[in-house]
Amino acid sequence: MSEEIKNKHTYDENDIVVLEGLEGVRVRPAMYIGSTNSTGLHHLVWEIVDNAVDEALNGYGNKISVCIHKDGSITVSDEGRGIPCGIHKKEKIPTIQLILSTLHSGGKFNDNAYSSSAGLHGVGSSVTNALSEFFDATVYRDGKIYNIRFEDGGRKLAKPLTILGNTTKHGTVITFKPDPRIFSTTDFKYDVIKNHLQESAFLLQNVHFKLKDERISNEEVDFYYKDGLSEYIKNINQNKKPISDVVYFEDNSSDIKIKIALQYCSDDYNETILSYVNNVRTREGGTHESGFKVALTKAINDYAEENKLLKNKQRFEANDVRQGLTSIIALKIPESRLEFEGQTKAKLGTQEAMSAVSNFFYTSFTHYLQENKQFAVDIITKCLESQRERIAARKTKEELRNSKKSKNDLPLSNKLCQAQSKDYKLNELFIVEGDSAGGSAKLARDHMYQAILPLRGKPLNVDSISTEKMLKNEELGTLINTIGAGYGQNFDVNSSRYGKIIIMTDADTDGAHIQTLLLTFFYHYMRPLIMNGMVYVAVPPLYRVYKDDNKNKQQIYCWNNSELAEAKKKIGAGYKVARYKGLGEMNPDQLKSTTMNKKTRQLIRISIEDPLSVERRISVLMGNDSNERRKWVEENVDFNKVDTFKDEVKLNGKK
Ligand code: 28F
Repeated sequence: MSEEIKNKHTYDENDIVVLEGLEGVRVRPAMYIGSTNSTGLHHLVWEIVDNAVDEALNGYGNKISVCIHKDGSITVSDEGRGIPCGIHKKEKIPTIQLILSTLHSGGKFNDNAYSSSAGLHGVGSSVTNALSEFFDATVYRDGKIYNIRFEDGGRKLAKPLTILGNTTKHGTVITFKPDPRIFSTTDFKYDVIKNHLQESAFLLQNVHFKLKDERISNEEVDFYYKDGLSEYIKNINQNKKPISDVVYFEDNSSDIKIKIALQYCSDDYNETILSYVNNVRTREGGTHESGFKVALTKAINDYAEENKLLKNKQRFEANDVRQGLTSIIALKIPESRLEFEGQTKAKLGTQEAMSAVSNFFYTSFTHYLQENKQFAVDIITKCLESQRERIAARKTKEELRNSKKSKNDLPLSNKLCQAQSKDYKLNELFIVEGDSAGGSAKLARDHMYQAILPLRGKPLNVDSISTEKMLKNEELGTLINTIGAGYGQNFDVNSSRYGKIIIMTDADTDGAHIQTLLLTFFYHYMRPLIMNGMVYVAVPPLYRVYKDDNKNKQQIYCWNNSELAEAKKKIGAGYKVARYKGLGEMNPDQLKSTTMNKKTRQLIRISIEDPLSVERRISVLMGNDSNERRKWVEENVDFNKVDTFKDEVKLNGKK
C-alpha cells in the first residue's frame, strides 16, 4: 500500500468502535437477515443497495444500478464517493477490508445526517459478505481503481486490496454470490428486486434506479420519478376509480422533512396507508401515521361543519374519512432523534413527528379544501356514505343481538365438512377446487382440526362489483357464513372460526386463477385475515418419482424441476415419474402426506409485504392475458413459501 493512499482521507476512520468477526453471522444468519428463505436471500441485496442509497441520500451520486447475472451472482453499483480504502489508523488494515470483514456493532458507523439504517437494515455489507460464496468490491476513488475480493463467507481474503489502474470516476461496485449452503433458495426474483428498486425510486425523486436481468435479456430498465410520491399513488391506484387528483404536500422548513400524498377512490372501502422514515418502510406505523390520521379527521370535520355539509351535525369518525383512501407519508428525521418501537422495530416512536405531521398536514389540507371546493364536496360525499353505512351496520348488528340470533345460527352449506374441535385458532379451513378433490380431501383430513369446503367452478371476481352483488353470490355467501366473522368494515378477525384458511387448487393456471379470485375476495372483504397471516395457499407436488419393482418401494415427491432432477438421481436406474395434473389424480393418502399433513406439507403464507406487488398481482392475474398470468405465477408463486417440510429436514439433518 502506498503512502499516497494512506494519507488522503479526512473522515475519522476510528468511528468504528466495536469490531467482531463474521462467524456469528454464519452461525445465526436469521438474527441478521430475518430468515434463510427467499426473503432472507433478498435481504443480502437490500443491505448493499441501502448503502448505495445512503450515499445518494447524502448527495453523492444519482445513479444506482443492479444487475442479476446468469451464474447466480449480482452486482450493485453507485456513483458515490467510494468506500474509503486508506489504512485504518488503529487496525492497520485498509478501511474497506475492515468494513467488509467485521461486524461494526455499537459504534457510529457513518456520519450521514439521514441514514436509512434502521432495524434489520444497515447492519452492513459485512453481513452479505459473511453469507456469500464470493464478495468482490471495486472502488473508484481519488483517481484510482481499487479492488478487493473475499471468498467463503468472508473467511478467505482471495485478493487483498490492490490498485487496478487510474480513473476519473468515483463510486462503488459490489458483486457477490449468495452461499447455497446457507439459503434454501439462491434464485433471485426479478419482480421482488424490481419492486424494491421502484419503491426506492418513488421515494428518492432524484435518483435513477436501474435494473438488468442477464438471465433474461440485456435490456435495462430505469426507474426515475420526478414527481415521486404523486406517481407512487397513481401507480398504486392504477386499477381503481379515483374521485380526485392526487393531493401532494411537502415541508422542508425544519429538520423533520415531510412529504404526504393522497387520493380517494370510489370503488374501494379499504384504506391503504404506506409510511416511511428515511426511506425505510414503517410497517407498524407510529407517531407520523397517528399525526396524519388525527389531522385528516379534524380537517375534514372542521371544513364540513363550517360549510354545513354534515348530516344532523354529526361529525365523522376516523374510519369514515379513510375509506377508499390511499396515502403515503414519508419523513426524514435526523438519526439522533430516531426512535423505533414495536415487535419488528418498524414503528416510529419519535414524539415530535406526531405534532410536526399533524400541524403541517392540518394547515395544508384545510387550505387545499378551501381552495378546491369541488374536491371538498366529492370527498365529503364519500365520507357521508361511509358514515351512513357504518350507522346502518351497527343498527343491524344490534337488532341481531336483540333478537338473540347469533352467528352460530347462520345456515352453513351442506357441502361443508366441519372440524370437530371448537378451538377455533387451531382449526383449518381448506377451500378446495372441485367436488372430486373435495371428496379426497374429506378422506385425507384430520377430522379434529381440518374442515373442507369444496368450491364449484370459479368464484366470482369481486374486483369491481358492489357489495350487494357480491352478497348475492351463493359461493361467497357460503364462505362468509363458514368463516363466521362478518365481512367488509364489520369483519371481526377475532371471531373467525378458523386460524388458517387454506386455498387448495390444482397446480395449473386455472388453479392459480381461482387462488387469485379468492385472494381478491379476502383482500377486499376480509383484509385482516391476510394482514394477520391467516390465509395460505397449499402447494401440491408436481411429480412423484418412484420405483415399484418388488424388491424396493421408494418414492419421492417433487415440487419443482430441480427437486425432480435430484429425485431421479436418488432413486436411480429404472425410476418412473408421475406428473400430477390436478389434485384429483392423487389418492387421499398421497394428498394427505403431501398437501394436508401439518408435518409434511408445504404452504405459502399470503402476505402483503410488498406494496407494489398487490395491485399488480391483481391486475395481472385478473386480466385476460393468460400468458402473462402464467409467467407471473411461475415467477412469484413460491415466494414466501413457508418451507415447513424443508426447514424441518434442515433442522434435524444438516444443521
Ligand atoms: C454498491 C454499494 O456500499 N457505497 C458506499 C460509501 C462511501 C463512504 C463510506 C460507503 C466512513 C468512516 C466507515 C466515503 N468518503 N455501495 C456502497 N459508499 N461508505 S458504502 O464510508 C464508510 C465509513 O467509516 C464514504 C467519506 N465518507 C464516507
